[in-house]
Amino acid sequence: MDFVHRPYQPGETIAAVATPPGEGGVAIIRISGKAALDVAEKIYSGPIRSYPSHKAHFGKILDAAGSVVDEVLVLPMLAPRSYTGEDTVEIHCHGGSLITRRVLETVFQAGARPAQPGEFTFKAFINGKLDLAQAEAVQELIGAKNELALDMAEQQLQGRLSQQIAAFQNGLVDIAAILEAWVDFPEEDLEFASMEEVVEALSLLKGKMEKLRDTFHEGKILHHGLSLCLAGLPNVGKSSLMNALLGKDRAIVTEIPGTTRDVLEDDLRLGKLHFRLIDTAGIRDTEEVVEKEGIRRSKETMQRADLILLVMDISKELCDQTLALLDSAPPEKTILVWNKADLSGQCPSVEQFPHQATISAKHLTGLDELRAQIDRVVWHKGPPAKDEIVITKARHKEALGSAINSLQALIDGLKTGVSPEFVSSDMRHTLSELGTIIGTNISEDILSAIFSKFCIGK
Ligand SMILES: Nc1nc2c(ncn2[C@@H]2O[C@H](COP(=O)(O)OP(=O)(O)OP(=O)(O)O)[C@@H](O)[C@H]2O)c(=O)[nH]1
Ligand SMILES: [Mg+2]
Repeated sequence: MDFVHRPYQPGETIAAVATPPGEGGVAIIRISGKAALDVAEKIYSGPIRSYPSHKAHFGKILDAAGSVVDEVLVLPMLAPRSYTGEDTVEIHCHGGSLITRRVLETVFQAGARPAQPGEFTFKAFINGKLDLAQAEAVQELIGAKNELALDMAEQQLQGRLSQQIAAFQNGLVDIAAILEAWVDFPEEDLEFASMEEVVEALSLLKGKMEKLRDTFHEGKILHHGLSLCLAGLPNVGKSSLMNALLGKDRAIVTEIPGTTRDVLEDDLRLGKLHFRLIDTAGIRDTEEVVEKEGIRRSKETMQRADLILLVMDISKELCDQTLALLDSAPPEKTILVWNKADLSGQCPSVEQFPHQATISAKHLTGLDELRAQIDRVVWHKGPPAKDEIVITKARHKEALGSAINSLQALIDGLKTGVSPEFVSSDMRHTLSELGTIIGTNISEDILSAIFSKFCIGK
């Protein structure tokens, strides 16, 4: 990531392939910057400067020797009406990887330089086309793995998170004005607000900020998905359950205890959710070297997983090993799955686990109820409504957390009778932390870190 040491130079003209690598019908090369039209003029067969903005034209890309590189469509988009806010030219060429590279090389030879990751979106941010929260939404939109995550990203791109943050800032600025008036005109009886009213208004704002911060639980689930670990003693049916949930023959199933020896993973979609489903080796005491390592990995996977399906064989009595395993599983993130319900047996009461399901992985019974249980455990209070504002970035959560802390310090200060002028630094800090979410008060390092996670060409 050499780009971190070489900050973006907003004035420069950059180019990159904007479409995914590989073969395709069409590839798009994007050129943006002051010299975008100069570059295009040098390599394009037609009078591109005379074309109206936002209209595509058919022609040829020519190299320095005048040989045809490709037949293309060119699409000039003049500043400020472009994604970056600068003069932009898109070249739509044939989609082979070699031909695309050749056209791009020609563009570089004509004076553009290779774009760094996220640099087009960075330009859009610098030129005021998007604020930072919207720029981050672009990345989430591209990476969305489910419909709900896509809806959320779309809303953030439309500026709904930014509007919410601006509403918090405006509320605070109004109150800051009252505090200032108290400092500037102490002897005047300012009737428009009492200290109690100010404290109440601040507390109300703080409550709303906390509510937004707490949506990170849902946001994280939506955006990053969850890990779901199958654990239990050998032979209880973990791998059978993996296959049943996936609807395919992914893991080896045999009647021999100790069949699975390594950690196996696959993607699982359940309703609106995206999981990483992980099958593990059955846990038991063994001296066998390979199995022992497998069991070490099982325990590690259990620890790290967001959710555990602890599989039990309903036809077996609870043994010491089972009891030890039950003790090691945190009940709040565990669903106890009583398998082999087709065999005779009764599930003993294991009351510390509020979430339990009875199934047969072999005969595919009880699976709908298990899926419903998973859904209930995952969402603390149901999935977010389509139009709810949800934060998905740890960065946003931290900024809100820090803003909430200084707002609390401000409220405490006012309540204990500290003079308003002494709480003004808490007010400033609250405002500036909120500002970092939309990109005011933000250091170049943080900007670099954010945009470097984008792909090249975006
Ligand atoms: N009767 C019955 N047998 C089952 C059920 N689920 C799994 N089995 C059988 O139990 C045996 C073990 O199944 P696996 O899925 O391999 O069990 P596992 O927990 O992955 O075992 P290890 O990989 O050895 O830890 C196989 O013979 C399965 O056919 C069930 O619901 N009912
Ligand atoms: Mg197995």
